[in-house]
Amino acid sequence: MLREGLLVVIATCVALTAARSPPQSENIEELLKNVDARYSDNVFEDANLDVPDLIRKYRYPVEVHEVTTEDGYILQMHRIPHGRDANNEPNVRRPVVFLMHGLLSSSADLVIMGPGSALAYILAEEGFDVWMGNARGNYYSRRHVRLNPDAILSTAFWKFSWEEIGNIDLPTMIDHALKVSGQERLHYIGHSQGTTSFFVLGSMRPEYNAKIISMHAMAPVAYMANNRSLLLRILSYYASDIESIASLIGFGEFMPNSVVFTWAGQALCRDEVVFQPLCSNIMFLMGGWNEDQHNTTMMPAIFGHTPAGASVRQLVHYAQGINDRGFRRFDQGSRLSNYRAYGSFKPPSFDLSKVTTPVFLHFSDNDPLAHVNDVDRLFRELGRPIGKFRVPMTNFSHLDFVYAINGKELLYNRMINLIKAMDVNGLAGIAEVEGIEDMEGFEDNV
Ligand SMILES: *[C@@H]1O[C@H](CO)[C@@H](O)[C@H](O)[C@H]1NC(C)=O
Ligand SMILES: *[C@@H]1O[C@H](CO)[C@@H](O)[C@H](O)[C@H]1NC(C)=O
Ligand SMILES: CC(=O)N[C@H]1CO[C@H](CO)[C@@H](O)[C@@H]1O
Repeated sequence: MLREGLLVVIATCVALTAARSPPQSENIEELLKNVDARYSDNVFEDANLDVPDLIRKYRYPVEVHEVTTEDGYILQMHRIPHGRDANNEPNVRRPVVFLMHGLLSSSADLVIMGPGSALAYILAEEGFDVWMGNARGNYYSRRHVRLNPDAILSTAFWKFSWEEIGNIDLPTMIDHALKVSGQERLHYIGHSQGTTSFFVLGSMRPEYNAKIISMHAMAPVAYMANNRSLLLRILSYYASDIESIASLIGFGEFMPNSVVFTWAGQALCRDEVVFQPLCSNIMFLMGGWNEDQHNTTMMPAIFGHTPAGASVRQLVHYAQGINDRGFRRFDQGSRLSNYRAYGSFKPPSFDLSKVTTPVFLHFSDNDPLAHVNDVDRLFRELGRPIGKFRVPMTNFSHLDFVYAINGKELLYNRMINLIKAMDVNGLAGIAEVEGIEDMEGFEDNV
């Protein structure tokens, strides 16, 4: 089982050699006409547009921002400053919501399902100023002032995990969003690794907790003691070897966005092709996906944008957590190098009690990467946990949090009501929110 799995991983790594697909924007004016669908009106077109053009195509306002981190990474952020059909006057100050994608993804996750379904559009229609981050190393943030991501035999660009994403990228992007919007505080919504990096931020840079009014964690990942994802189990089995092998042969990048995926997505995953179930299974392998909420028609669009690239270290860091059953800083590989980096032989744990932002966890019973028991442990250890919401659908899975057919009804509406209530009245406001009685941990925390 493990050996077959490793072959899958290696095969996908071979895709590394493929050239990356250039975004195609020549025909954008043509595309802008007459688009008014929920979901996508053309999944093949959507597979080939980059995020800003995709947003333009659906006639939403979009801004592209670039920020440079203190260690030289150039990150691209995407902003939808207001709605299209509602809340659409420009230049009005609106509450800011900052969205952060998961592992191997990008801001595309938050728009790919299209107006009416994707979280970013729904938030814009509800009157928020929507900012989407892109972690270092993904398709939109694959640049550095000095280091070359494609350097042969040097992996210097790729020497980071989600620890640096939380500790350096998030504060840089959050500060930029606050400065440009003229707000002092914002709301944060993360998916998967977008929650892991937030918990890193709150514990390593605790002064940032005061800048966040509320945090919503979809499919929260900090502890991964309850291994259930095949891909990650395989990785954890080989964790100590993977990075040394990877750097030996000179690559530090894992599954970049490439023409291979875009092509395979369009050729093999489209409707009426016999391979489509295989594509579903790949998605399932990566993060679980349930039949009921899975719109197979959308798969070419999803594979056009995902995987969007990550460092090998991001995966290795998760694998370390699975093996160790903890939530710790990156293990440098030997006691001596840990001692040099941290002053202790073992990497220190992230102190979750320092995360004093009010946090809401949104989890599901069938998520192989965010097991209920791990979510409970996280909830107990956070500095200011407010409540947990179980998605009211047993089969709801990890990727459904961004790709589900009914994300709006099952999850987003409630999250938005909570954000609106917190924005006006702080925690005092949430007692009146519809559906609050389903929140677990409510009595203890309000
Ligand atoms: C699935 O996506 C397609 C294309 O975007 C859309 O036309 C269709 O209505 C969606 N199906 C469901 C069940 O939501
Ligand atoms: C959940 O998934 C299983 C297996 O795919 C299926 O048999 C079952 O009917 C689903 N349950 C619900 C409530 O949809
Ligand atoms: C399939 C697999 O690796 N499962 C393991 C997950 O972790 C438990 C212990 O918590 C092991 O008993 C399983 O073998």
